[in-house]
Amino acid sequence: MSKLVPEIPTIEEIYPAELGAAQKRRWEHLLAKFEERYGAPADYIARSPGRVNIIGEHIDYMLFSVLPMAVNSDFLLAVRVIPNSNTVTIANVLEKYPQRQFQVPAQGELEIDATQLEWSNYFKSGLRGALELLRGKGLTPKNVGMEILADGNVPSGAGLSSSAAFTCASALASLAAMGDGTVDKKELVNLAVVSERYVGVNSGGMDQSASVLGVQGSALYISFHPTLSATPVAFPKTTPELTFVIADTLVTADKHTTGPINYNLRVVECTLAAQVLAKKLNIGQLPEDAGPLGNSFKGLMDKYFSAQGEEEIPLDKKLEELIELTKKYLVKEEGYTREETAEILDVTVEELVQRCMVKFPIQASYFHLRSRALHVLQEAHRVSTFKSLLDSSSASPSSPTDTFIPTKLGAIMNDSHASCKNLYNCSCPELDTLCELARSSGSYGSRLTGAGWGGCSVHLVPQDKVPAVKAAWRKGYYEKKFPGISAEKADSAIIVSNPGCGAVLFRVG
Ligand code: NG1
Ligand code: MG
Repeated sequence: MSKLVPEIPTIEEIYPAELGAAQKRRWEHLLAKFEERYGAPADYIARSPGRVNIIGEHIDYMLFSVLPMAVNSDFLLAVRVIPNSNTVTIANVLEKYPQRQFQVPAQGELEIDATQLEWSNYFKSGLRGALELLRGKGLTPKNVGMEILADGNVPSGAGLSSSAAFTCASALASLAAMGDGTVDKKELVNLAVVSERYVGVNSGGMDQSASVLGVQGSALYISFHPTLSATPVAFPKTTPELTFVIADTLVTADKHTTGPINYNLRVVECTLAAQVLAKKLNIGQLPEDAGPLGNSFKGLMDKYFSAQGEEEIPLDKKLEELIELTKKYLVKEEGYTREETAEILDVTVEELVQRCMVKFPIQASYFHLRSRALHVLQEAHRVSTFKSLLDSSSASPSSPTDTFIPTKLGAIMNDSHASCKNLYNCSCPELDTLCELARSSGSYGSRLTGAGWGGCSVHLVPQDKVPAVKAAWRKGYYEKKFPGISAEKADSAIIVSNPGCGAVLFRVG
């Protein structure tokens, strides 16, 4: 069991050397502002970072493994615990987020109105998850209130998971205040995944896993099924060094309008595709695993191969077979209507809606079962190939100037982007442009990252090509799309980040 508390790191251990001094000033500023606002010092800071996904897009909710890394941008919550109280007061160093106050119910659910775009909902979701986790373990949450001051620097709506950073920090802060003094990292991930669903997005578990379990200097290979595991993976040491460059389109995917509608629809389409394929393959009901809607492609795959006594086949071979079966059985390129889907599954349309469209309502009348399934299975296959390449290059490193492995990794990232664009329809012209400009200026591989429909892109670039890539974006994208944009604003849309450290609790004093 990995315990977060009483592991107490120093700021120098959290951030890479070049960021240490500026971050120290930011933390000190937060603590000073806290004392100014509440008239007493904070007890601790709960910190959780954003993440960027390197490969494995829109497959976490189908329980396939993904390969993200935590970034150095993060969410900080300075907290003072108020004994014998149930009042939570939360404010933000940015005045645009107004101070809020609410009561923690002694019993029952903490109410969250997910229809309102309200910043403090993310804190409430982490707190609610923490209360449920403690009660689920038979513990009585301590009767304490909290005074909180938040400071986040993960850009919001950009695909870097500001929401997960906020939720994970909130869950950690709440567990530290109300729990028995220990926090298990995996429990924290699992509770934060469920927590984010209280805010209205039927999300998978990638963001919270990367945010909590991040390791400085390493990307993470995260598996969800049958249990959560995170293995650090290293990229080849090359000359010039490989870097991850993140570029924001500055077009935000609005999580509270089109964002969740598109996202939640994809989750439903994938769940239905898995059920339809299971039906066509005669393997009966799918297992109710831990996916957001109960059924997943990973569950389908496991059941299909175990029914044939062929569990030992390597993952990529299993996926290849399922890809062929998908092509054979999910034939309708134009999509399936509700009626057609219900008929295949032998249920009424009403039952179909009840099964998977009630908690997160879906309006669509067509479900693109074939293309969504092909994306998910092929993307899971790409993650597997990507991971094997990294493993083999760690086991027997080639010459640092050899570009064979980086070129292959980049090609897989490019394929992932094409699949997101063409099969999953989650790209947009702005993301496509950033990727094309980067590739023609020396990026090995470029793709959208996170849910898509705007937000950020991620690029594998040798260090010496970073200036050329940045210049191409400035001229070919930012200045064209946003005429008159300041050099400062255009520059701040681009982040060069190495893998950062995960969630920590930092006691003050
Ligand atoms: P973003 O929108 O970047 O936070 C979302 C999901 C992830 C994952 C990716 C797509 C949430 C909170 N997270 O990420 O779980 O499914 O899309 O790979 O919705
Ligand atoms: Mg998010």
